[in-house]
Amino acid sequence: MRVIEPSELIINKDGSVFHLHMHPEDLAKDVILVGDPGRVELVASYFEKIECTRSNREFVSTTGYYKGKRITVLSTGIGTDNIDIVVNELDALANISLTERTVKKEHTSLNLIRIGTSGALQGDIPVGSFVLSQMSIGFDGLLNFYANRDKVSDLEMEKAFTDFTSWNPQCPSPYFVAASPILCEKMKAFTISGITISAPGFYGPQGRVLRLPLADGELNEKIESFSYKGRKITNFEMESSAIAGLSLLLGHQAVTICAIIANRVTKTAFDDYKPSITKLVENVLESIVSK
Ligand code: R1P
Repeated sequence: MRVIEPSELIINKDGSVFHLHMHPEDLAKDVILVGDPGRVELVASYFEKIECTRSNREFVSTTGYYKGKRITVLSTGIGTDNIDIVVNELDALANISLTERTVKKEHTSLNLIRIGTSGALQGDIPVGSFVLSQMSIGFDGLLNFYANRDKVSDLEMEKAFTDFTSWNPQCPSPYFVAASPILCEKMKAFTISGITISAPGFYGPQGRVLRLPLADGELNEKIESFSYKGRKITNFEMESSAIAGLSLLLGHQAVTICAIIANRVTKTAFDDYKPSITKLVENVLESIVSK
């Protein structure tokens, strides 16, 4: 059996995993991922009982119980580079013996539910609505570093999109990954099912111009008008592609639901989006415990 060397899977002196500072017993099967460490406290404020809280850098986690269900809430910070750390370390906590450094015989599949914020890319998706990412498009390139990337990406849609947009070959090849059908069914209260782009930046990669001109100034208009099998791309954020893609490769269930806090087409934005996030958290928690 392959033993994973200390340089490849770093374990802290207290037996916790390198970045998340979590121990295997800290992790629940249902995991809510939020970007902002401050939102961990918001989610945990709904727990009737708290088991533990861990914190290192932007990775803050609390495990507790909501209506009797054990849930971990964990902050990821911003970007798919952080998601590479978060999903691999969560998988290690569940599926690798940290003491023996070997992959466990029994596979544990986690439910990873991201609650995020996002900008809409269609004029008819209003600020204040919630979008469930049924499909995510990774502009970030993370999945391209892993074997079997082509087995989990929708290659037909990938071709249609790169042809339609005359994709800039200097940018990473985008990957197209689906959310878990099981979790989409569980989250069916969220009626807007979308196609979400995860961008590797907030400004240029999402078409925002402050002082720097863009390599392709028309990309956002092309994205807005692209349609595949009658479906349009709905929103931009920065994590869902890597969460969905790595979960498909590692055998976990994943879905992302975002509060729309700005509309890039109508150029509108929330003055205060916090009440919308609070409502989204409440709705997701209810969906997790729903039968
Ligand atoms: C950018 O401001 C951040 O907000 C969005 C983006 O994906 C990015 O992480 O999501 P979160 O509110 O979950 O962080």
